[in-house]
Amino acid sequence: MSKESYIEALKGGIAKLRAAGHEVTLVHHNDADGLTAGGILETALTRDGFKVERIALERIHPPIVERIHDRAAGHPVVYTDLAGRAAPIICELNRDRSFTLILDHHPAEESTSEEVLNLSSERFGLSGEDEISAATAATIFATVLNEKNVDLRYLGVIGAIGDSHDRSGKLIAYNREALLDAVKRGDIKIVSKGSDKEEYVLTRFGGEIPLTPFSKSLTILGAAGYTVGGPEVGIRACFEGRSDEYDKKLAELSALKEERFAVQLARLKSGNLHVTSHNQWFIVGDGFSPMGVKIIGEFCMDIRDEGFMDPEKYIAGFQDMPTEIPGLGTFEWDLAKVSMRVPTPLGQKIIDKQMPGLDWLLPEAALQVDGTIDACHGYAAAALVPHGREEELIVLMDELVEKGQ
Ligand SMILES: [Mn+2]
Repeated sequence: MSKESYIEALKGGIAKLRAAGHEVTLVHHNDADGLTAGGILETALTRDGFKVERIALERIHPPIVERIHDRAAGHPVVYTDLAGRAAPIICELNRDRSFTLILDHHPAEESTSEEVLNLSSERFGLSGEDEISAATAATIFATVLNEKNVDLRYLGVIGAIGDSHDRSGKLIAYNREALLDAVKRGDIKIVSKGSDKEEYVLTRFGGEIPLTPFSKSLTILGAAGYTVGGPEVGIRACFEGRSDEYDKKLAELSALKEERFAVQLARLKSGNLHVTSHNQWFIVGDGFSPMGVKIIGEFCMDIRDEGFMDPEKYIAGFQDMPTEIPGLGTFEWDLAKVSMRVPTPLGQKIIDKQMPGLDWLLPEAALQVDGTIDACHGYAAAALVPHGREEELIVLMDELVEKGQ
């Protein structure tokens, strides 16, 4: 598998998309990589004559997928920066109604339907860990669609930095190809910081915008600002640069986050942190509303090494999953998002295999309380669980840790 076979597959996908209709529902993730990927595809498809309806999503969840495909009413659906792993569920809920193209960069499952084409880069050996962001993948799709879309390559770089693909010091592989195209066009400047380290500056909008903080700001807009128009402000900033609207929204969200985090921190310190044999957990309910449910993970990360936390116990935070999804309306569910993190000393024990990782612990327990699993790593994991079963989940995890050792 290679880039050549990836491009051949993209060509096939484009031919099918063009044959399937000229109205497209475009579904994308709400972090920096997802917003840029969404913006790239919206622009490229619109330039190609498609009428695009764009929907930002925090996560794939079956009732959401079902509504997207009900509303699409037979016209094509494109997913980017999510859905690769959910391909079988999408096939099931699509019921062969819409041609569906998945342009993801996460580990993926095979499609089980001819109407769903899963072109996740991982299936072609292009690593979504550090070689290709969803946004870089979207720029490749866009240039295969029409080479004039090469002007969108800088957005691939913004997405790659948003997903920390420069963690080795600089961008590599397909992200680097996008970077070099953007440099050639004068959209980005590389600042060398020694032989192995680079920083990037966005020069496209006149002046110089340091790229890393800009990318991180897009994730704040898209995630913290998910229900208050943040994704739209973020995508506009990607195409027009910083503006009063961008500065104002960002300041507003940063202040909101700081204030809400302080309130919850005080609550935890005054007895609202429950401690069991292997877990320490808490419920914020709607205490972070109107911020998106990604925020609970950030909060757990923020507090993991605080003095009042037990350095040897897993951390679980529960936040209400809102029933209103922007652009899709209201849903009937009664769910809590659970995010888990670990204090640094426990993290080391997980690396040393003295304690089980969250990638085993949370899915094992969450499935027993009828939960659905999000992305799970050894040191960070998330799931959705029915309201009222939070404590049961914790008890199950305590038992699993006992048995697992
Ligand atoms: Mn991504």
